[in-house]
Amino acid sequence: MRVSLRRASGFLPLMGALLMGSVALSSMIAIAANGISTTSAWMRPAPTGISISAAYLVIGNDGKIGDRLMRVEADFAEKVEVHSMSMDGEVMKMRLVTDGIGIPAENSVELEPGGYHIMLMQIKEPVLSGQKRIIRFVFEKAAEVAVEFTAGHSPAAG
Ligand SMILES: [Cu+2]
Repeated sequence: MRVSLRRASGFLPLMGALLMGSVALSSMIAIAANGISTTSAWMRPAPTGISISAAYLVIGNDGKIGDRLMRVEADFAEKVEVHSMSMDGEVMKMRLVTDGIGIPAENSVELEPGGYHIMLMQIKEPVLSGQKRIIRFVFEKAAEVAVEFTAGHSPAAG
């Protein structure tokens, strides 16, 4: 009897905390959805005969909770993947990122040459320098963000 009373008294406050937690969490998700920002979006041109390109940008999160880039979509390419690059001995290797990219709260993640990038394959029409293309980023919490990319060189490189 003493045990069941203890369990009951321990259980109810826990339920209360869980309910309060879920309310707080859902209002925080709305903040995170507004917290995602994208800057410095650019992609490599894909002139006639080249059907592959890479796109780069900086994803910022001003929100109080972390988010995650889940997948990327584009109408102008048949296949769009998130890749990472790393050194395997002396060889630079490209890997498919299958579990997305975490975007920590009040922080930012750079997709840049030599690191994370958006790999665009089987591009349907040439993408010439100066032209713009839309790539859609699907986040775990912020849902979908459409970003305009300009074909050319890295804005950081000038
Ligand atoms: Cu790649």
